[in-house]
Amino acid sequence: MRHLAQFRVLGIVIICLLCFGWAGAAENQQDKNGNSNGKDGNAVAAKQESNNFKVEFSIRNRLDSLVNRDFNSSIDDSYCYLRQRYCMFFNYKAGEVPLFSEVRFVRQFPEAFNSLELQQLYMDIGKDFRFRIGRQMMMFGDGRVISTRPLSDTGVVFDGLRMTASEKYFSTELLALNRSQYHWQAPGQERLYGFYSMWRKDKTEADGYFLTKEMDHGAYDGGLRQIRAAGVRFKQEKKDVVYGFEGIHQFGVEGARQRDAWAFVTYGNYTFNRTPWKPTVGFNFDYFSGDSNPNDGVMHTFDDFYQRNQNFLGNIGLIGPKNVKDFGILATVQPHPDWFASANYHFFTLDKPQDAWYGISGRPIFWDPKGRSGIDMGRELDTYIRYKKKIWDIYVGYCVMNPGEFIKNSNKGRTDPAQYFYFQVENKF
Ligand SMILES: [Ca+2]
Ligand SMILES: [Ca+2]
Repeated sequence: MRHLAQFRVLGIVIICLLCFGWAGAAENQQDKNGNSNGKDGNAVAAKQESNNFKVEFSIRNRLDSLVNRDFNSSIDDSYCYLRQRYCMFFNYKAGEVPLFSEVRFVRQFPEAFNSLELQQLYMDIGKDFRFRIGRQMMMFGDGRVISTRPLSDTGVVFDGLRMTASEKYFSTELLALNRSQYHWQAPGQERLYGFYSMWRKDKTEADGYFLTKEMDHGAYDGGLRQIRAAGVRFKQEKKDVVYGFEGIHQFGVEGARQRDAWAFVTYGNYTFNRTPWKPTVGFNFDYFSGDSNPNDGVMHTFDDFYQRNQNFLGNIGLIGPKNVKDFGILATVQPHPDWFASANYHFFTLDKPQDAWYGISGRPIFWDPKGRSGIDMGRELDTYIRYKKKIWDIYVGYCVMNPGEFIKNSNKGRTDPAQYFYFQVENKF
């Protein structure tokens, strides 16, 4: 089945390349007809053609090693993966209708996971009122509602239409898309629609959005799963300070149940720009609501929508944006323009003790339905060093999480720390 899908993708890629070739030939022909300059005209056209067509590559190798995600060192659950991601981007500008496509090949050792995917293939029509049609990935704001999931290998892919109307500082996007799933047989088609509006001026960003994701038979009881997210976001950079916030209200239905969930995120960073090494200090507070009673017909547990991002709620990736509060402090330095070092300390608590600790996949990991284990999830230290120069972008990271009272009470007294190490090399050219 997977091979069939791969062949299908390959077929589409070949058709695209043929189309590129045909479009290029047609344009050359047009140029020949319009210009009687003979050879010079052809040379100009050929040069123009090579400017219009651009191929770029991104190769990412990432070593991931996680020890003790169960916080119990008497059970060996450690793993070490080598994840490889090869992306090939095609850009073609034929006058007013640019085409973009991305093909991705992903493999994971020692798992036998191999996947060739047509990640994106779209064309843009129009300028101030633009239609983007085709397969695409999307990122809005800080990626709290829709993200490309830059750290994951496969990303979030949609098929459909994205209309953008822009006017000076203001733009609005209308979305009507279907989610495309490569590696999971969904119970139905997931749809995404709504709008995302942005106001951008200098270094100030203000957003408002109303988006719906829904799937027939997507609910726990086989009914309609419809999650509506209404949100506002603000971010401002002023001299040495960056600060922002985002608030989201979710409502809709989950089969027979109603949803009523909230999120609020705020952060602020100050950079000592005139001090050597340009140190930055900052804080964040993230809140994603939980539910204290699963039987009252209303779900207060937040849904991660298309957010899933390992840069939020700790780099280890043990915590997803549901039933959690995170207070974090941040310190970074930049000893050299190519070198960057960061340390982030998080204090995690549950919002509601009766609800679960959810993983980044959205599934519950630890749970005390009686709510007698408290809310102290634990503390996490995330550190990394980054080197970025020319085609090289390298990360080395080490993270450790010390679980709190909630794990002690719900994990048979085991509170052994989890440790995570990663080494990532990405080349773009
Ligand atoms: Ca273990
Ligand atoms: Ca409830």
